[in-house]
Amino acid sequence: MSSGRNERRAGATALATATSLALLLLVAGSVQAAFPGRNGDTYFQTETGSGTVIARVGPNGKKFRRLTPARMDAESVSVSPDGKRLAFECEPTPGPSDVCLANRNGKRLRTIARHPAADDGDPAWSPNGKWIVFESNRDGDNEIFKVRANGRGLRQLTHNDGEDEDPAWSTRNQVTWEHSDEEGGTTDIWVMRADGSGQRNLTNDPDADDADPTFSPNGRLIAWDRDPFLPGTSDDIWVMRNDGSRKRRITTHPADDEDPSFSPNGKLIAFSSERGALGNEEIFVMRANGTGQRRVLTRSADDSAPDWAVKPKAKRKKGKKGKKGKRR
Ligand SMILES: [Ca+2]
Ligand SMILES: [Ca+2]
Ligand SMILES: [Ca+2]
Ligand SMILES: [Ca+2]
Repeated sequence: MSSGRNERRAGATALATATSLALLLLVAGSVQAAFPGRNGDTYFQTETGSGTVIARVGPNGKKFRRLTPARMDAESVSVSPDGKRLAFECEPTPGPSDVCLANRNGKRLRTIARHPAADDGDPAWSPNGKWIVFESNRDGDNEIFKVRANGRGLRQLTHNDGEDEDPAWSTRNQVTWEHSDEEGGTTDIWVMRADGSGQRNLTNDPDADDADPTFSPNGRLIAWDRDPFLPGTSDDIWVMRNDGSRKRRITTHPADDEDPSFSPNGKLIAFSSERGALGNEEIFVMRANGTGQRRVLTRSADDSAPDWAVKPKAKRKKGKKGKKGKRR
C-alpha cells in the first residue's frame, strides 16, 4: 500500500528503534517469481487477531487453509519451483525477523537465515530450487543476500547506500528488486545477474515509488506496482519487459493495487487490492493484459501479497500389485 511504503521509507531512517523494526516487519511487501508449470494454489498472507499467518486458496476461491501457527508472525511467502516448499519471513522468537522454510502444508518449519540484530525477510526461490534470495539490514541498511536452502553459503549481492529490498529471481537467472536512495529519492525497480553483477535501474522514475517487482514464468516480463503519490492517484499494477522497455499500466482502479504475481502458465496475474465493500485487502486475479479482473475470495481480514504456485506433480503411484493389495 502507498502509505505502507511511505512508512517503510520513514522507518528506515530510525532503524535503531524497536518501533521501527516492528514497523518494517509489518509493512514489508512481498515479491516472488512465478515458475513455469500448471497453475496450482495461491499462497498469501492474512491478518489474524494475534498476527500475520501464511494461508492458501485453491483456484476459484475454494479450499482456504491457514498454514502457519498463530503464535508466530509469518509473511511474504514464496513457493518453490516444484510447488512443494514455502519460504517466508518469520518471527519464531521475539526480536528481528528471520527467513523460514516449511513444506507446502506449513509443516517441517525451520529457520535458514537468522541474525541476532538484523531483520531478514522477503525471501524468493531460485529457479533451480537450491537458493533463496532475501533482504537483510545486516550491514546497516537493507541489502540483497542469497543463501542455500539448507542455510549455508550466505553471500551478499548488493552493497548500496539506501534500501535494497523485495528481490525475485527469474528463470533467466536475473534478480530484480526495489531500491531507494537514502536522500529521499523515490523507489525504483532494478535488475542484476544472480551473482550481483550488472546492476541496472529499469524505472529511474522520480515521480513515483516503483515497488514489488516480480517476473513472468519465462523471465521476459516484470510486473510491479507504481505509486505516483499525487492527490487522487493510487497504486496500480504495471508490466514491462525485463530490459525496462514497453512499460504499460494494466490496472486503473482508484483503490491501491499491489503485489502482482504471475500464474505459472503466464496468462494471469494475481494481486491484492482494497477495492470492494469490506474495505480490507483481498486477493484478485486478472489476465496478464489487465482485463477480466475478479476477486478470488472475500474475507473480513486483510489478505495480501499473493504468490501463485506451480501445481505439484503427484507422487508416482505404486505398481498395480500394490494397489490391488491395498484394496483387499
Ligand atoms: Ca542498501
Ligand atoms: Ca521511482
Ligand atoms: Ca489503483
Ligand atoms: Ca480480505
